[in-house]
Amino acid sequence: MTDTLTPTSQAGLARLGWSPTDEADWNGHGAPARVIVNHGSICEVMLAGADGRLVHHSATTAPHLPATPVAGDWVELGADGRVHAVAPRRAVLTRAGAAGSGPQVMAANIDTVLMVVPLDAGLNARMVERLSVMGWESGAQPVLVLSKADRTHDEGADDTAAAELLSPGVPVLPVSVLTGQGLDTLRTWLGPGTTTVMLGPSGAGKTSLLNALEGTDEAVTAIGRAGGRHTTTTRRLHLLTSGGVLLDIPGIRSLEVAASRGAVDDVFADLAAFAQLCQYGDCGHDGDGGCAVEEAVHTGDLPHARLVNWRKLQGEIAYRERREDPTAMADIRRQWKAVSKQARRPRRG
Ligand SMILES: Nc1nc2c(ncn2[C@@H]2O[C@H](COP(=O)(O)OP(=O)(O)OP(=O)(O)O)[C@@H](O)[C@H]2O)c(=O)[nH]1
Ligand SMILES: [Mg+2]
Ligand SMILES: [Zn+2]
Repeated sequence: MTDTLTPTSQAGLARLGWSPTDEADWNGHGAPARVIVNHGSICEVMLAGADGRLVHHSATTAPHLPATPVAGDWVELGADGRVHAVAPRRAVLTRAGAAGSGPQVMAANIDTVLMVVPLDAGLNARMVERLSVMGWESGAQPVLVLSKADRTHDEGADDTAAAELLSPGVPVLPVSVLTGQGLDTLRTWLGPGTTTVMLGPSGAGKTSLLNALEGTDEAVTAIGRAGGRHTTTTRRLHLLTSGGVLLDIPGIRSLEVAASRGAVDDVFADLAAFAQLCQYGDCGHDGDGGCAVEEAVHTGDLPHARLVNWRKLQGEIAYRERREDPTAMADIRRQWKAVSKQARRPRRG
């Protein structure tokens, strides 16, 4: 941390979500700026001026940056006004990238991930599980927000109880922007020096939550297309009156889950507890002898859907590991070629 930062600019930095961890990690020479939104060639950043006022700046990025700046990044501007360094990131929200490109960072330096799951069409267990895996994977605190609770008969009470079983150890909060339910509790998560990102499918009500929290007016309705709804297309950081900052990002598709086995075990803690009792340490819970997980499904102690969904996630992780490991992929291609050659070989007789 440089001593050129005055106490007032420290207060300004706090408005941008500057936390003690960021301060400890910062070894830039100038003042840190925070990326509000990255438009591709132009990065909108905010700086805390010496008088404590926040200054908007549109910056291009210097060539050969090791990482593309994303919303939430702390960056350093050069004398030319360009972004010339990106600070190392603490917790990051990622999703599966295109083949061969590894995970893609959607938000950097976050403290809390709000997984926003709507209740208007009933609680979607698979969605809760998959978003929770992404939440745990980020390294930030995951919180499950059940939106549109006004569309249930009991303010989302039953769904809250069900969600607590689907995502053990994660706080669950039913909310509604129509009735205001849960918004005050939500604000307590969004205090000064915190950065929060909202993660959920398109239409879950993320931007509506931002508007309800702030009394702001980010477009969520009426542009005449796509059923009259305005869908968020950029990842943008918003400064909240509660003191924290909130990142609104476009809806995520379930296939974009990027996760490790550790994060899956966090979400499937009930299954993982039974797995401890399997006869073999590397039990696949798939017809193996002495499997305590399958036994628990038979006795009804573990819902069958949990095992099914766990298997699906494991399968996806294994697929991604192969895809991202070039030698494994080369082996698969070689095998594949051999198989297809055989198939093409003309039959005798
Ligand atoms: N009944 C009810 N409807 C809501 C609530 N919150 C949001 N909606 C409606 O849900 C629709 C989608 O809301 P958005 O806030 O745009 O959803 P989003 O998650 O930001 O969607 P993307 O930007 O596409 O990711 C809008 O028509 C909102 O009016 C709620 O608490 N109750
Ligand atoms: Mg939105
Ligand atoms: Zn087993």
